[in-house]
Amino acid sequence: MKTDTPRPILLKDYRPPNYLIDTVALDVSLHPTRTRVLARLKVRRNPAWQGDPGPLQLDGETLELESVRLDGRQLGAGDYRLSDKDLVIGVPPSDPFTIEIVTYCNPEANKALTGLYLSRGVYCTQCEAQGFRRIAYFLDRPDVLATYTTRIEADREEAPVLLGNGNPVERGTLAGGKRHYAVWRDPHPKPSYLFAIVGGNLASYASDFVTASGRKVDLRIYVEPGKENRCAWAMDSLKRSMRWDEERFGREYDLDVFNIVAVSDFNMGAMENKGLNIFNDGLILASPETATDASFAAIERVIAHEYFHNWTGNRITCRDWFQLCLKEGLTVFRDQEFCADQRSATVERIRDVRTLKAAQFPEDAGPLAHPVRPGRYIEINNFYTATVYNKGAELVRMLQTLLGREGFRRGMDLYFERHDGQAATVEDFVACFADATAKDLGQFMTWYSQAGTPELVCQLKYDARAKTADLTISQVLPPTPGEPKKKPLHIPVRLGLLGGNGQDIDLTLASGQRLEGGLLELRKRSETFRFRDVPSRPVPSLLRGFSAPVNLTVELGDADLEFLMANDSDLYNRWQAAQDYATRVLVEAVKAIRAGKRPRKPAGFVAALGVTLKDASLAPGYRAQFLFLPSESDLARVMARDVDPLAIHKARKELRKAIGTTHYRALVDTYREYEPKGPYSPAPEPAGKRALRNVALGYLASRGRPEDIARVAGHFSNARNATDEVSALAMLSELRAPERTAAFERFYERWKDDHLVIDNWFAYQAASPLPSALATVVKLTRHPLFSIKNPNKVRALIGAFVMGNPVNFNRPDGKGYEFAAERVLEIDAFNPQVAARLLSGFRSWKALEVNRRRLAKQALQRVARTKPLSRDTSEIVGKMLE
Ligand code: 0A1
Ligand code: ZN
Repeated sequence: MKTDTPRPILLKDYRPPNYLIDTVALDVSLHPTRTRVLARLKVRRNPAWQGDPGPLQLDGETLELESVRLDGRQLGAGDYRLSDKDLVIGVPPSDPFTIEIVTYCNPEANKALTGLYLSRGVYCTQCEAQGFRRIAYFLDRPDVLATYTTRIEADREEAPVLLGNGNPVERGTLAGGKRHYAVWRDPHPKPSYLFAIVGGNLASYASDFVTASGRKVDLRIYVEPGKENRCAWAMDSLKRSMRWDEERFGREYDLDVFNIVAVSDFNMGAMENKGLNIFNDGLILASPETATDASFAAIERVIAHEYFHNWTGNRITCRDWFQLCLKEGLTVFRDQEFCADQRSATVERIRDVRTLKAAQFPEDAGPLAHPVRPGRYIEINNFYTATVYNKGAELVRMLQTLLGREGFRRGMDLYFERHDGQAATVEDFVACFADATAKDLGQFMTWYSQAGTPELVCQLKYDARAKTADLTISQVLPPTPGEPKKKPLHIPVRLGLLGGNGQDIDLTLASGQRLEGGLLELRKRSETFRFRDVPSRPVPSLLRGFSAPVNLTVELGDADLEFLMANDSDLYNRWQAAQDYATRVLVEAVKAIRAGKRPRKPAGFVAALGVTLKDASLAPGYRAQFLFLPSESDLARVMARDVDPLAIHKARKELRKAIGTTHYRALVDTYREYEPKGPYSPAPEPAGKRALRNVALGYLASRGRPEDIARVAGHFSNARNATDEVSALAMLSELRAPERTAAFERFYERWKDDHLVIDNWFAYQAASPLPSALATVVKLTRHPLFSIKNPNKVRALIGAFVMGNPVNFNRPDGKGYEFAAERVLEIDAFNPQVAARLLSGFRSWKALEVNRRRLAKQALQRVARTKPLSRDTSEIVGKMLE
């Protein structure tokens, strides 16, 4: 790992490449420790480059160079300059010219899991963002687009399956029969980060798809032999995604084959390589016994996400890595819209907002805050963040809200028409919407360049005599690191005003303009909107559907929140009212606990929740969302400073118990009513019923009586699917009871041979609030089934502790922080990406109460002091301590 302080890369320094590479012919000869790569590149001067292009500087890391040829002539060592990060070749006389380079790399030694590596004996690649340079010397940047032909050669026995990007062209056996090869050609020009190859002993699950224009596409999912029977859901999700993109966006698939490969060692979720998506196997493999409803939903979403990248990311790619949100924010928006269409749109919106608030809001409020399009980075892999992905998606959603669905579609059509085959920028993207709809989006661009979550402070004044209601909305833009002053944003605010009967009042502005769809556009720092003909004091329902990624402050009494919970026609906002009410009750309780007082009885909230629980007119899946209280991390975020995770945990536990006790009867009835009938189906309706039933069981368990524990233990042993089994295990993990030990033992015995399912066993021990959790986690790091080299295991055990166990990670003795810091350092030595991500467990450390803050800081300083440290980890820890 490098130790020198790396220079930040700045957006404003962007220059087009001096050379372009039009075609790439790769010949890869796979070998576990010495894979040989011959790269034949057709290079020419970039006509867009002003003046002398200078030498050709190719990126390359961890490569062993054998030879370089220029237009067929072998170069001597004096003809080029070689360093540990590039190969610089003197200006060639001809244009275009051909370069042939032979290098070697070592897949077996590659534990960073970027470039070419081995995962349980399967050769695979991960090139985004800058992994291709670990396979071949190249202009490894997204604005260099080439067509690729790849020949892959390997031992027939070791790697009977050989896959590449594009369409298969040829395959054959070599003399002697021990080795064989396959040739793949991808006709679509692409940047190097979309390159992929796979070689291994894999089984497959096949199907096909006929596109809207009648072309047949062969679909195949490759997995570890024996796991083929767990691919049906992923395949079904893929076909639905393909159809949906045709219907919603007019986008068809463009190759003869679409291959997906599942591997067990993967830094992220999945990767959209052209025609050859590579997935973390946890996001492919699913059967009723092994995958929870949440896994089924995640598989559907990620399959769609990677497939949708074929147009948003691959056909139109990013000019540079600062434009990452151009493909990621847009593709997340597309996968969200897909899931909303496949499932309950309201529940999906709730889920998406939960994710945004849990993952992105803390980022924006802490030392790692950055704009959706950052202006600088040291290590690009640190910018695959919730801000780029999830807030990026919210920006696209706001465009759709501002332009309407139809206007938005016209903008998208223009984007595909204008930029197909190009590497584009955020400006190019937004210009398409402005041009297609004649809307001024100049101010909207600020969303891309300004970090931080705006706060909308709203006030409603009703004049009973004039029958007017004045809504004043102010946007408060808190400073973020390096950005003390902020510009006002263009914010879509969807709203309704509820009359005394619970119905929406027609919205007419003082000017006489009727507000169809209840959409206001806020552009100034503060504006007052007057509504006329308002017959009585209304209750405002603001930011319906979460129309902008902001924090909302509005003075509503408990009675108003109860009223909204019962009546709001916007089902998202009904849920939001319940969350706001719960948050209010819990924050008060935390303050009481810290002051050594007994929290007041939250009778109003508990009663209102009971009404929803029993409301059979609402779908079970939606009711389940109501019953999920704000998480401990949600509460910490809202409290923002002097955070005491233990007090938060106690307050939440008490409230859960109060709900379980008060609604005992209704919860038992719910549990019984939704007992599963018939075979398991991952469809949203039965999944919603299971969710409601499990959340009801959880409330009953929180009472902690022997019969409650017995009920959970029974649920565990009688479970006929992974959802029920794992839910029960999670509930038991919080209880101090012999049933807990028995369940973990049984789960282990049942699933010890399944490397995915057993991750639940690691995760729920790691996330347990019992005081023994840290000791257990330490012990489990030595368990034979644990491997620190495998990112899924790291996430299951260490990630679940650091991110999913606020009480124990934030132990008042600082031992949780010490443990995390040690693991970060251990992992940083071989996998910087995973190490740096683990550090984000500390992202809100400045909000902690003084004692924990001091201890967290010490742990971070310890990481910062260590040398050597990867660029990834040193950038993150540096920002945290700034
Ligand atoms: N583009 C992928 C995510 C991804 C990003 C980086 C990776 O390695 C550093 C791997 C995958 C997606 O959005 O799904
Ligand atoms: Zn993506």
